[in-house]
Amino acid sequence: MGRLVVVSNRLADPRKTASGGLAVALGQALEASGGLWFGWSGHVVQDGTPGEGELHLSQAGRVQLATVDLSREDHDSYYLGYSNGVLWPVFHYRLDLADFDAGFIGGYRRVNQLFARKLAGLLRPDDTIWVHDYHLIPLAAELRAMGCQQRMGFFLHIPLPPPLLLAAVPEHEWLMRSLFSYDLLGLQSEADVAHFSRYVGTETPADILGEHEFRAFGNTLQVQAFPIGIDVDEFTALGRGRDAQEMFDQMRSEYSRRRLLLGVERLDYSKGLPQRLKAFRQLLQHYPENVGSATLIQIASPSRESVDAYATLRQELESLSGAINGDFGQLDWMPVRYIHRTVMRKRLPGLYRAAAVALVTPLRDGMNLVAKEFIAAQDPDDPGVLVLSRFAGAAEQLREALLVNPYDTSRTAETIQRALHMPLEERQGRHQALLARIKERDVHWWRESYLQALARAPASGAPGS
Ligand code: ADQ
Repeated sequence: MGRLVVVSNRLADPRKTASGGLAVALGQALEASGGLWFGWSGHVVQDGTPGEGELHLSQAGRVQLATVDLSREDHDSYYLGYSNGVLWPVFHYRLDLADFDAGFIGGYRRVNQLFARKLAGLLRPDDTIWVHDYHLIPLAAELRAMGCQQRMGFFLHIPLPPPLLLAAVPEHEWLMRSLFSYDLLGLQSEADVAHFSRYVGTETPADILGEHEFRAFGNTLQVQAFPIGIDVDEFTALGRGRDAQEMFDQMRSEYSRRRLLLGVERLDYSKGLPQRLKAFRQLLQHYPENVGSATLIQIASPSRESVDAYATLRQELESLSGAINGDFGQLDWMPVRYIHRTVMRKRLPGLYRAAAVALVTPLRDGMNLVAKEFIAAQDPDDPGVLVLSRFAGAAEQLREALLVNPYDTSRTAETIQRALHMPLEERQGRHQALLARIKERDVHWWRESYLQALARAPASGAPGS
């Protein structure tokens, strides 16, 4: 078998636990094939020429790392502008937050062309190329235009919206046509696959060859759901480590008289944080026995701070949590502890384990790995309860969680109350079922099933073949 080549916007060091399960899982596959990982270096060259960037090569074990710098102009239009100002909001159903600045698309194309040019020079004929996420949708089309005939697959980590929402992106036809240059399109959920199928059925001249096979623009594309998982064994082992144990002990002693509710995510408008705080406020209002006891620890790590919508969200959260604390707080108890920081990965399992309830309530999410990490970190004899948004991709699998509609504040508050009072036996039963699900489809299953499907997909090769 040839090498695996992974392409993603950013790279992580696959040998560091801090990089997380996905980087480690991809790293293992790269290591096994002596592969190549390609992406942006993270460096922005202030006065760099658009469409150009220096290539850096290094080695991590058997894996070759190749990264490219971006000029300021390319970074702003490709990364901040088109990827995070257009595709991210629209794909998360937030047309109201999209900034359809006509100048962004040029940078998005230019960077994909730059990546294709630099990558093409490093490729071997028998490589298998696996491209990740919305930053790089047109990469295969650019590589094909340069004559690259390798097998190429794409995995979208975020949701694919319904056709009419997607159609709001001025370049939607071009984006979807670009996907047909891949041999396999992996999506997170069956809902996403259904959206793709409806899109091509109504907006393109595609032939639907089967449930998972589509033909258009001279190419055949396989489309399938591969719900991403976590490395359950690695996360469980992390939970047994000293850092996680210390975190757990610290939380348990500090909150011995309280019930802990926990939210952990990047500070992002897709994660439903204001709605969650409002539901928590209602919990305190409608079920006053929780006053003085239920404590919400909300950890939201800084993310994309130079995009306007994120700065606005940060202010909204600070004001909402301040208001709840002002209205309900007591001298010896504050209902909300809102922390704008990243928690060290090796401490996370201890935090999850100390929580009676996890609130994972995004308005829309491709999958949501926090939900799965929370399950993996629990003590099976005394597990916490997962309250999960039905709009997270994970809800298709995690049916034994308490599913909520995060827009429905009072029902969400009612469900949190139910979670806080769930009998031990029911908690154990639900946790056992959830744990089995995340073990069955962990990150290794995800990687292997994707790569097997890619190896089986009929290769489209050069355009028009
Ligand atoms: P994200 O939107 O980043 O990922 P998620 O799937 O929850 O969301 O993964 C976040 C990861 O970062 C988790 O491993 C979590 O532990 C960690 N993390 C988040 N906030 C943290 C904090 N404050 N401190 C420490 N660690 C934190 C995108 C898509 C998701 C999809 C993933 C993977 O938006 O829908 O599940 O990719 O495909």
